[in-house]
Amino acid sequence: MSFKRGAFIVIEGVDRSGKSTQCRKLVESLGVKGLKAELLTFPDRKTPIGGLISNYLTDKTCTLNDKAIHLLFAANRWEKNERIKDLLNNGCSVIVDRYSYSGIAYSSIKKDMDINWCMQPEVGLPKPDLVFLLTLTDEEMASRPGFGEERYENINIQKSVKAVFKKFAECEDNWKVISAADTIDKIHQQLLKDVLIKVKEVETSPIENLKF
Ligand code: NYM
Ligand code: MG
Repeated sequence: MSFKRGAFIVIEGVDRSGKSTQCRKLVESLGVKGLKAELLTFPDRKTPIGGLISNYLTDKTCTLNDKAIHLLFAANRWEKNERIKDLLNNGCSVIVDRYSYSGIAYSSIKKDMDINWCMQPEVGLPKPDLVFLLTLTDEEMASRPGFGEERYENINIQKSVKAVFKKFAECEDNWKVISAADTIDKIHQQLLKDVLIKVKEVETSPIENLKF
């Protein structure tokens, strides 16, 4: 029997679209089915680089240069590059809460931040086999329980970020748009069905690298 790798699955979406809940439930359900799966979250605030990012997000007086913070978010993914590949190569699926697309979306909406420049530090990272985009209408976004206190957590930024995600969903292969307005369980069943298909589909294919 030939070796089978895991699937690399990403969930993207604006803040409060339910990504973290769905990621957790996917890992749980795959486990119940006897499939190895591990959850990763970006930013990973537990590393030294993640600590700098966390400080930038929580302390709005922090005046880090826009390109510098963009590169820190990308570096935070690069420090997980080997971990992601090792897991996949050991037959463990990797479920990721936000990835390079969040990095590009949240940075490229800033003044003088060219989207092509923003993409470059992400080139060469492992490419997801499947990206789910959890979407909310502007009305649904506005009606979700109040934003927290972090940088970017306001409706205008969320609307701009949503537009960048929408473009990705139109241009990139392997993206699937899912309404985040359904019940948690209904969304989960939808995602799980697609993930199980993807796990089978990619088990003998090589891991690809991101390019834009
Ligand atoms: N964010 C997240 C970025 O600006 N760039 C990135 O590369 C990533 C992964 O961090 N508002 C932003 C989006 C979020 C914030 O993420 C914190 P979360 O998932 O809300 O903890
Ligand atoms: Mg958030």
